Amino acid sequence: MLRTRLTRLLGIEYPLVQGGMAWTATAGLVAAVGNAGAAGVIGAGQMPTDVLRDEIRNTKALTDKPFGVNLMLLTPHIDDIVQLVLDEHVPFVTTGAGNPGKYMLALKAAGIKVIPIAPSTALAKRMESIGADAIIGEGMEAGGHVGELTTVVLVPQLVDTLDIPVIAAGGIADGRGVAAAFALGADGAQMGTRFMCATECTIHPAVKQRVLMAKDRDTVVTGMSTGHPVRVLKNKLSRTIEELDRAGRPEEIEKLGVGKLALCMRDGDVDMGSVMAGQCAAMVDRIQPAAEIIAEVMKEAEEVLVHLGGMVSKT
Ligand code: TUI
Repeated sequence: MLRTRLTRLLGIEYPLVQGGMAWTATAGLVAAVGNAGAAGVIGAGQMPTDVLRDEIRNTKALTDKPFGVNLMLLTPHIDDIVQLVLDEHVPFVTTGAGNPGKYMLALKAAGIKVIPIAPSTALAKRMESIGADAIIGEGMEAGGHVGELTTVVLVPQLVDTLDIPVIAAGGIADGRGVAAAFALGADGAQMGTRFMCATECTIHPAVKQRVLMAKDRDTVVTGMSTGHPVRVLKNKLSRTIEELDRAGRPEEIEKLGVGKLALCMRDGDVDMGSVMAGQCAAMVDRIQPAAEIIAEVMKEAEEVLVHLGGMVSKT
């Protein structure tokens, strides 16, 4: 039994959050995660507002457990998405790729818990001071948009800096990673990439195969020159972007990137699509139901923690 400030905050059984991956985390996965006792999160990404409304309502129809929506703050119609989340009384939001300060008061006033993703202590501290309920500290091992610090360096500094719960993210794909999150002082862990290979995840099967086949050095961070670096599995698109990065042509990268996440996740183009996945893709070797992933990961985390406790001599 692993009860933490996070399980109490969200009213969940396990201190585990499913990453709100755009074009990836939709109602079926989110509800399955919630029904299995962890926290499911819809990836709003750049979804049209009416599509997101359907995802939220479908989730509500499939589970009575708490769930969240990840707000991708670079989205052009983010104001409309926040309004929808307010109207739908979503239990909590996570936020990524920016500062959610502008929306904090409205979300809090509506009783929605706000959990920003922060890549640095300075941003996290600011978020805490304006009312964040918890912080997800995401290391650069993660897939998608990333910061500069690794999880093992970022998380303990967040724990030392903040009073609110910290959730460790980036590079966590099994019970050892979850146990490591607790060793770093976190109150919980977030996993994204492992849930890409959940049975209920509706991404194209070709993408699941790319994740299953991935080896330790198969991801790369591209788009440094744009100011929005993104970790992806290496492919034709990532090599083209690397060349444009080297040539210092960020505008062309931005143009080339449009629609490439959907091209990958929805259409299955793993050559010219953006295969956003974390370094721990190499640790994912099976497609399994979300409930099985959660049970397996939490059982292993508890075993590791018991084993570590037993290593300490009392004399
Ligand atoms: O947001 C993510 N991961 C994502 S978003 C995404 S879609 C995308 N589309 C276009 C360009 C980039 C991404 C795919 N994956 N993770 C959470 C995260 N947030 N990582 C880093 C940050 C972050 C970065 C800067 C959070 C706040 C921040 O603040 C800067 C500031 O001070 O405003």
